[in-house]
This record gives sequence, C-alpha cells and structure tokens, in this order.
Amino acid sequence: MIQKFGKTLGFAALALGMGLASSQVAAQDNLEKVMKERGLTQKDVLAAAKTYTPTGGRDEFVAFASGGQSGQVIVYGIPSMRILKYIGVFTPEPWQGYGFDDESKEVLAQGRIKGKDITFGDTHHPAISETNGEYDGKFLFINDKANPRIAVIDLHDFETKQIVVNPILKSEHGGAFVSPNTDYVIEAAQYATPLTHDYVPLSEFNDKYRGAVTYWKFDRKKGRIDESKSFSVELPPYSQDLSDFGKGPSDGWSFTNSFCTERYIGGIENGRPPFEAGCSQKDTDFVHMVNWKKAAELVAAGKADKINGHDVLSIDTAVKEGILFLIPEPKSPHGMDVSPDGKFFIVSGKLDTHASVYSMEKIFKLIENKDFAAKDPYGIPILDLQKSLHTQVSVGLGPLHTQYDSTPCVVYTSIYVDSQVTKWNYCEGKVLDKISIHYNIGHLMTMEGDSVKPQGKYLVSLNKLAIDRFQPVGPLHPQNHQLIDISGDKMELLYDMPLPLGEPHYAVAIKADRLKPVNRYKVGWNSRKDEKSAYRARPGREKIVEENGVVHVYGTLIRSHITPEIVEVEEGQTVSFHLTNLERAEDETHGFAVNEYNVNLSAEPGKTVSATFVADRAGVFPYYCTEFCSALHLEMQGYLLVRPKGTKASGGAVDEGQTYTQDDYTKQVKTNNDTQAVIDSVVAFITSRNFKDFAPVVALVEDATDQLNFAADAKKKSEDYAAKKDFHNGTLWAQQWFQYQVKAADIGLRAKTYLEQNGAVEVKK
Ligand code: CUK
Ligand code: CUA
Repeated sequence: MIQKFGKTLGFAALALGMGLASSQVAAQDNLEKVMKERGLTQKDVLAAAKTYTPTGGRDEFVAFASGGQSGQVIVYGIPSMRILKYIGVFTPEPWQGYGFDDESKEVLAQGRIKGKDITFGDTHHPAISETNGEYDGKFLFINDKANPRIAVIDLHDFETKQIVVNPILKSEHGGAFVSPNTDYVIEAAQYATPLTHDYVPLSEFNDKYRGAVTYWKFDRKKGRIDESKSFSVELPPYSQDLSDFGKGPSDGWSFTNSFCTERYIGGIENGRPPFEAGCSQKDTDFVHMVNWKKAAELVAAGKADKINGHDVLSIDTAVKEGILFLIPEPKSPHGMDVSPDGKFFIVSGKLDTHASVYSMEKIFKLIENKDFAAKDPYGIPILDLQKSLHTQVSVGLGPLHTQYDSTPCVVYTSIYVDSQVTKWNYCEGKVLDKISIHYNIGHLMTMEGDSVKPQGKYLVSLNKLAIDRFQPVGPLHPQNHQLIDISGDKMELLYDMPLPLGEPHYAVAIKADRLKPVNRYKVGWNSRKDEKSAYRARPGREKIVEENGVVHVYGTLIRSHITPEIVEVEEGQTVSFHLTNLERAEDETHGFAVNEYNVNLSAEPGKTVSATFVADRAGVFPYYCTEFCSALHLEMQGYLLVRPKGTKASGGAVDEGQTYTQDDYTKQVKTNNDTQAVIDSVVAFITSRNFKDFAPVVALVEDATDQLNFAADAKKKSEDYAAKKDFHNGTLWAQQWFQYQVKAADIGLRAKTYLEQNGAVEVKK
C-alpha cells in the first residue's frame, strides 16, 4: 500500500511539474497578446477584472432570481454571475429528489388545486424576509401567477418548505412582497374572477367579478405561513398589478397598482377590439392603498366575511372603515416601488415616457382632510392625482420598474421600449445618465434595492429578449441578465449572463454574509418538516420490517455502500425505502435510484428520505447511488427482487464468483497494516497543528474518526473469521476494513492540505 501511496505521490509531483511548465508558458502570454488575439479593449479587460473571481473566491452578493415558467428559483453570485443553484419550488427537480421523495411530495401536494397536481409555476417575484426593513437572510418567498400560490423557502438549507394556495383568486401578480418585519406576505390578484370560484357570465362582470389583495400571515418561529390567520381585502375588478409595502412613515399601508380599470372584457372572436385596445383607453388607472394594520384588526374583530373558508373584508366594509383609497396613475402603469425611507413611491406609465413620484406626506394629508376628488363606481374615495404627486420625470419610452441606490434620491428605472436603464434623481426630478441594454428590459435589481438600506455597487438588468447576444441555440433563446457597475457617476456594462431557465421577471440580491446556510443536517433529519424523521436508521440497526402490509426498509447510506444491499418483496406489495445518509463530511451527498420505478432520491449529509411505491412488476431491479461520491461509487449498489405473486422467498446462501484463501487474507492484512502507517503519519501531522482552530478541519477529523471506527469494526470481524479458519469471509471483511481506511486517508489528506494552505501552526504538546 505504501507503494500505492508512493505512486499517488509520484503522480502529484508529476502534475506539479506540468503545472510549473504551463505557468511558464502563461508568463510568456502577456496581457497585450491575449487582448490582441481575443480582440478585447481596455474597457473589456477592466470589466473582466471587476467580475472575474479566482478559484475558491466568493461573491459579495447572492441573487435569487425567479425561474419564470420553470417554477423554480435560480441562485447566482454577483459580480461573478456564476450560477450556484436551482431551487425546486413549484416544479419537481430530480437532482434534489424534489417531487421524488415522499417528504418533498408532501410539499408539492400542498400546491394541488382542488385535488389536481400543478407541476409548473409562473414565478414572478421573489422576496427575502426582512427585520426592521433590512434583509435578514432567513426566508425567501415567491409567487406563482398562473395558479395563485406562494411558496416559502428556508434559507438555512435553501429548500422549499411550504406552498399555500390562494383560496379566492384565480391569478395573481402583486406578490410576493413582505412587510418590514415579515408579519405578512402580500399577494394581489391580476385577472378579475368571481371570488367564490363559481361560474358567472361575463355580462355580470362589473357586479360579480372581483380582484383582491391577500395578506398571508407569516409565523417566523415556525417558518411557515399561517393560513388561518391570513385574510384578504376585496377590490374592484380592475387588473391589480404590482404591490409594495410602506415603511417608516408609510408603515402599515400597502400599495397595489392596476391596469384595465376600464373593466373591458375583450371579445376579439366576435369582432370586438382586443383586450389590449379596450384596456388602455383611459388616461389613468388606480393605485389601491390599503391600511393593512387596521384591516388585520378589523378581521380580528370579526368584520370579515367568509369566502371559501377564508376571511375577506368587503369593499363596503373597507370604505366604511376608511382603510381603502384609490390614487390615479397615468398611462397603463407598471412598477410600484416604495422608497427606502418610506416617504415616496414611484410608478411608471408603460405607454408613456414618465415616471411619477408620489409623496406619502401629501397623500396622508389628503386622507386626513378627507380631500377626495371623486368616488369610483364601488364607492371608493379617489385622491386627486396632481395633489398626490411629488414630481413627474420623463425618463424614456416605456418605463417599467424602479430600484433604489445607496445614494439618497438616486434611482434606476427600466425602459422597455427604448431598451435602456435611466439613472435619475427623484427628489430633484432630473435625469442623470442612461445606458443601453440588450434588449427590452423588464425588471431590474440593485443590491438589497427594495430594503431600507440599498447597498449600491451593482445593478442587474433582467432583459426580456436576448436576440443576437449569444451563440444561437434554436428559436427559444436564453434570457439575458446584464451586470452593470453603478459605483461611479456613469453606469458601466460589465457582463452578459445567459439564463436558460424560464423568464425571470424579478430577482433580489442580498449581501452574501447575511446568509448562513448549514452544511449538514442532524443525522436522521426530515428536512421538509425540519424535525427528526420517524424513519431514521442508525448504523448497525438497519432493518426490513413489514408493517400494515407495507415493507419498510430502514436503511443507511455511507461511502460506499447502501445497507441493505438486497431487498426481496412479493409482487404487488408496497415497499417503502427510508434511507439515512450517515455522512458528516461536507458535500458527501448520496443518491438513490431504482430501475423502472421512477425513484431518484437525494440524501444530503444527515438527511433521511423515503420513497414508497407498489412493486407491481415481478423481476430484478438494480438500485444504486446516483452521486459520484467516492472512488467506489459504482459499487454503491443493491438489488430489489420482486418475486412473482404466490411464490416463496428462495432463501439460502449467496454464491459468489470468487473464493478467497489464507494467502489472500495475509496479503490483504499486510496492505491494511501498511495503509495504517500512512494514516498514522497524517494523523500525527494534523494533531501536531492547531487544527481545532479550523472548523472545516474539525468536521473532517470527525468524519475520519467515524471511518476509522468503522475500520476497527471490520478489522475485528475479519480477525474473528480468520481465527475460525474462514479465510473467505476473513478476506472479505479485511477488504472492507481497507475501504474504510482509504476513506479515512482521503479525508485526512484533505484536512492536511487545508491546514497547509491556511497557515496552521505547530503546537507544542
Ligand atoms: S412583472 Cu415581469 S417585467 Cu410580473 Cu413584475 Cu414587470
Ligand atoms: Cu454514494 Cu455514489
């Protein structure tokens, strides 16, 4: 074995030598030469230097982008724009086992609508939980526009924990956005429908169709939405659009804009002008302003009506109690963004060039003085547009969304038609700079830009069309996220990132150091419920038991075997695999796939996952680990045997293809002893250093210790067999002993390398 290790070392030395050689070549490759060969300008090289992140380097910010129609969430770093993860949310995601293990199937099942599986989402707006208006990095929420739902993702492990279905709406757009302390997550309707979910002819549109805003109560302790404490406020059948919560002086209020307040109902097939014409006749639509704090009190006081079992405050009650107002907004509005200090909000008119800045102070004065311009057909007081405005600024054709800079008064607005971002000052009402993007920007995102403390530095333009920006890949193009440096007076384009997963409408970015995700679960953990799994198994206690007609397999996974390796059931029996990953090492995930039964699980360190299915076909079905977890990953395998109905288990010993002798045994034991010498030298190195000061090394040492304990167990078994002159089993167990040693050595070497590279010092004993 020393020889084997020697060989490995030899290889390493060879690789090192080659590395030196190639870096000498690189030295001759000076910057000018590379720039010339690749046709790069000074500006390109500067942009590269601002985004390039050397190996092992980390990003300053982490972005969570909606995955659009994929129903997932995309996580990437800024400024490197490297994609880090797709989080399965409304859609099954096999790599994560999401929608394949029993635990996550339960989460997806919460998103069923009237018993029907909905296996996609039209995700639009992610929101990070806030404490006092600042991002706290604990939870992420995202909406589904097509089937009005909100999902809760816990950022301690980046997993979806809950999906709630809106009980009264049929579509929604104005969500997810959170109140400054995440008491509520807002969701607003888009296309008006009868809230009761009944059939009502369109001729009764004005009377029977309605919109609404729903306030989902978030229970931070449980990390779940509490449906029983959530409520809605009924709104007219205007197409509600984007929402935002007030903060500071406007805390307690929410704002939701709208379009198609004409209440046009289409009919192109009968020769009527289409929706797009009928919905843009009027010069203004309405912002809906709701006092949600008072609304919650009214609901608690029993003033709500029950619709589909859900509390809804009617328009009449809301008007009578003075918690609902309308403010006109010009020209097919879009975007609703409250300023970090809560004193203003900005709305854009997508058929116009103006962004309108509203003054909260003026608005609250008007309400206080009951100074209303009119009432809408539902009796809701309408404020005067001019009296509510702080200013209007011509920012470009087709403005949509606005994001705030760290510099007070400075904002960035996306300009869809002109394909630009406009930087402007909303206090003084003047344009500061413009930059072209590619192409047709929708949302845009500054760092923590919708919190009370925007961080400045970067802006990402989330473009609707990529057209010619990337290598052609057929008629469906990737999306284009463009990174823009906003640290200076002029905006500078840095990077184009193709995003090949749905149309991300909105994204939010948080300082990376606010996120504290775990590396492993407590052993035997149901991650979707965040509690100990009832199905966890401990090493050595694996078992197969029949309970209520179901064959439960309580198994474990660890490099490089699945316990048990043979499971036999009778055709027609239900079998339920429960697998616990015993690993404690970082990134040691095991997978589990069963041939023909559509099973693919992902067991991250510590996790217990289950797969229950009816073994309805007789035959032999290999199962195996689907993550390349170790050198003997391919050997991480087993057999599910489904014997034909009515037949008996064959039983009897397994016949191997190979029989081992005393010579084999002696040879293997020698190898193991040599290997132990190497391990001892690594252990001596680690323990002679201050390894306890390095958390990753402490974790590695724990893991290696586990492996060595397993090795000791296997050693004892091999010696027991040898003592009984059963050299066949003795050799097999000696080989297993060796397997554990190799893992321990591998982990030990990783720890040693870490210590060497991170400046560990020698400690005196
Ligand atoms: S919407 Cu897509 S560009 Cu759904 Cu927020 Cu404005
Ligand atoms: Cu475990 Cu491959």
